[in-house]
Amino acid sequence: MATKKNPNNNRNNNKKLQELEVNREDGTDQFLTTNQGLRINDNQNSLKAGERGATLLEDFILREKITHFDHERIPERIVHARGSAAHGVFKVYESMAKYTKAKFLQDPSRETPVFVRFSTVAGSRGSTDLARDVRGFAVKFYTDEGNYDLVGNNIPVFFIQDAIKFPDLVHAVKPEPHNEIPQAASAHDTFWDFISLMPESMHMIMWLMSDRAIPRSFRMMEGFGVHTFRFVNEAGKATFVKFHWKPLLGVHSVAWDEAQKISGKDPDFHRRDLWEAIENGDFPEWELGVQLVAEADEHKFEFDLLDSTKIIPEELVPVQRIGKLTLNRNPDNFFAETEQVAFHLGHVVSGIDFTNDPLLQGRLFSYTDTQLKRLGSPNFHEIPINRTVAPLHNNQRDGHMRQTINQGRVSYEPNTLAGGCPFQAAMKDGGFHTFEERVDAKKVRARSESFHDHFSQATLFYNSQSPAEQKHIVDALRFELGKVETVAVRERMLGLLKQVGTGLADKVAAGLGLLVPRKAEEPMNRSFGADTNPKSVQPKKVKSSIEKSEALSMENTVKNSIKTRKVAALIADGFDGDALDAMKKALEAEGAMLKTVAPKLGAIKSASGKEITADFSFLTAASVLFDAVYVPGGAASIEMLGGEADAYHFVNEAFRHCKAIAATGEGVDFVGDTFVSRAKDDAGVILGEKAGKVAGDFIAAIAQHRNWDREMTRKVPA
Ligand code: HDE
Repeated sequence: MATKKNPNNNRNNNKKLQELEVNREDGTDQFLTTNQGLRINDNQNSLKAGERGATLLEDFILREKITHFDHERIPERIVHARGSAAHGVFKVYESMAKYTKAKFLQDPSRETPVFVRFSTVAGSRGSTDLARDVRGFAVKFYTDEGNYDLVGNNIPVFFIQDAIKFPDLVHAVKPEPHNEIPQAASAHDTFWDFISLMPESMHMIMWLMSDRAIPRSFRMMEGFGVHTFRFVNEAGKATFVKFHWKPLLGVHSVAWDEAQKISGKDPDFHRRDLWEAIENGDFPEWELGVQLVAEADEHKFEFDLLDSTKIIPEELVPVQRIGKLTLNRNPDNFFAETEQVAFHLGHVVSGIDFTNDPLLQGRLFSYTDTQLKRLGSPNFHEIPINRTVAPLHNNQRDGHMRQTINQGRVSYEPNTLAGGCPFQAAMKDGGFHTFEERVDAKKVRARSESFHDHFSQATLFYNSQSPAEQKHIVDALRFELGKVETVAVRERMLGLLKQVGTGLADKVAAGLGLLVPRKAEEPMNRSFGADTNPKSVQPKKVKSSIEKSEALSMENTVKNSIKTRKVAALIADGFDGDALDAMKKALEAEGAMLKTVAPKLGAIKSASGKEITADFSFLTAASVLFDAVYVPGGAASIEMLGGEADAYHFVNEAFRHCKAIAATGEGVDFVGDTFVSRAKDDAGVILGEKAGKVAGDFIAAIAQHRNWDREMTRKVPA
């Protein structure tokens, strides 16, 4: 789709941008050259022994071009291969100096440049955006004290408690190794075989089977640092911290049937959505939230703060919003920036420190290791997108593709020949000083008993969902387990779901045509070494201190805006131009977009003879790519749409996916011939004579995102 160039999307004057500028290349008005700067005279023909003769080895221009091409690809990320990114800025609201000495969290006037990459986890680089999957939410802050990476996800917990299980998890979810099927999907035997033996994953599975795993947009996702980290202040005092990103547009998702269809109609749906929003000047925004827990309160919860399969419910520790992230510029080059950006949990600044979470600890190793493989050199920090804006001086030297030209003869420390430079930084000068956590322990391969509850928060999550959200979880499990061929795996999963309780297993079992096992398989928990008797360490359900958490349901999210929502207007020659204009004006006044969809592209004439150009035809658009549908009147237009199967399908499908639908004038008759006629009392169906009159109700209905209750009561084939 064409996008209007955003006038505000210019390069603001920050250090990171100036740095990237040095490496920007633009061929406008320039000669074509080789990599050595030699001007090329003929880029159409290779050098041959005669016009019909063999190509000569001498052709260094051909060889240079083909060799470079042969080496264009680098290994994709082993997980999170499919991603999209944008530049932006972060500003703290007020100083957090009480908790952290990190300077970028202290000065509200300081704008810190950021680069944010969103991703799916399981699929390859070219896979669909709409997979049922966790989304990565990785933020690189280019602070004046060095780069800080907050490498999080859109789900606040993880599948496993210990990093040593990560390769198993990823092998299980990736396409099966014998036939490389299925791509970007967890609905297959190896994934569920593994999960059915890992009760610790049950909380994460609840989130993954919920609509959180099929977001409407990257711009409408929460983000979470997942692990508990530490803030450390100037006095050396630490406070536990969990990080959150709260999207100002709210948290919204699509329907699973819709997600599958979008995967065919526009597999780049999320990438395109992010790109277009930024090009249009609709800059995505999130607030940074923190949950702070005093060191003294470490053991006051019924779960362990070091266990990444647990959240701290917001009812127990509220999320304080401390700053804002705004994405305001698209990358210039996907490979140079989005593909080459290298995140690492270990990229921290003074004032932010780790905990002993065993998942976090393993990640501290993995990220640099993977960059060495993927980017091919220990100098990956010199790639423009990875460069710090803080001064960088050390005695590391050489290596593949070294760019820095270090001066002088000294590359060691201590030295006198360079006057002792570069020298260590005292703490007062920002030198990083690891938090001095007391350690007095035996070396063991073991898991703390405080990690043994695997079900309480899974139950809390399920109980906190609205009836429609619970139905989606049941349907997702029926879908995923229905694709599993090994019946024993399905049954083991039912045994685990039974322990989540609340009748969930019965509902899933009914869809699978199975019975819930009366007793969960005995040595269910395999997360112990060979010499441990699993019966003595069975997962225990702990009593949650709360029954429900409002923050866990998307039903309670922000629903007061239709900003950036896309509305389709179905028109044909003879449409009611005044109605279309009035609806467009009303929607645009609220920050939404109205796009016309017609039987053909090109000029479409209104009833009064005014021509407009259709944005899409029924072949190039589909209801799944829009948030809502409007059918204006105009007798001739409605008659023509009446002959279009695609027009009926458009409305029926939007209805099936619980979207807001409006019709005016003769458009009401058209809608009356669709399944919408079964639901005239539906809150999301707005019918009336005049566009100006119905616009207000239509806008209110779109702001609700979806009328999910519709699918509880209406059965619509679409
Ligand atoms: Fe990652 N993860 N991860 N991960 N992760 C990678 O690093 C790893 C985990 C996350 O946009 C890899 O550069 C281990 C949790 C994001 O470039 C790799 C473990 C969370 C991204 C890696 C985890 C994440 C990655 C692959 C278990 C949420 C994409 C490519 C101990 C808090 C970053 C790369 C981007 C990427 C390892 C678990 C988030 C292999 C070993 C938990 C958002 O290093």
